[in-house]
Amino acid sequence: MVKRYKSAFITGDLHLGDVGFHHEQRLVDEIKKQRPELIVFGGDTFDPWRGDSIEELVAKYGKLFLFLKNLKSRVIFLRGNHDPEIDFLKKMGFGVKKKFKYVSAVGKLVKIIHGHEFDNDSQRFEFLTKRFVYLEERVNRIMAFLNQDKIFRMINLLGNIDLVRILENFQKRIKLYHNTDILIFGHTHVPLVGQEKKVEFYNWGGWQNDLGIKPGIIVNRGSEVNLVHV
Ligand SMILES: [Mn+2]
Repeated sequence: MVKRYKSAFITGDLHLGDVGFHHEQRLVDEIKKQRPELIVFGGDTFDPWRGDSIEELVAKYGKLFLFLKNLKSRVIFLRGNHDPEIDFLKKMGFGVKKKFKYVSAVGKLVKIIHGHEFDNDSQRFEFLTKRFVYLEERVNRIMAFLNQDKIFRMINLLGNIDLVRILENFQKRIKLYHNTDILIFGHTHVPLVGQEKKVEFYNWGGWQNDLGIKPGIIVNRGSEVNLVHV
């Protein structure tokens, strides 16, 4: 039985461990404002590729995790390509899954995945990407230490090319989601709202202000689904 939720709050790609994440307070404020029954972090919550382990990052953002733990909402974390090893969070009482589905207040079947399923290159070049983001983080931490606002970002150089390929794969594989009313994913760090065949889709974007984009959250309340920028 797929569970029904009257209100859901879905985001992802926080990449905790990236010096470019500055939005802990905005996230907490938005959860307090929305008071959702269900919260899903759709993968890449952590970015251990940048040098800090998930355990270190949970300690560093201890206030945020304590806040989430004390909520009445059900809180689920999906495994992303940067943070597949998050089972640790189960011990803290959070749900950990590869993908998640629920039924909305108006009976729509909503599926949430991280989105790297549509990105063949993310697996092919994982070895290189891991090393690249590690170096990227070292450069960015020095820049932050020197109070430079500029952030050095691979996605800013490659972003658009990647997105076209991911969307092509998404269109090719849409049949896999024929029984889904609403598909929600991230990974691209670029927010999207659209429809492919009968499937409505939403992408929350990212939290690093890459390409000048503000953090995004998908809020589903009753029949409404909105991409909210905070
Ligand atoms: Mn990802």
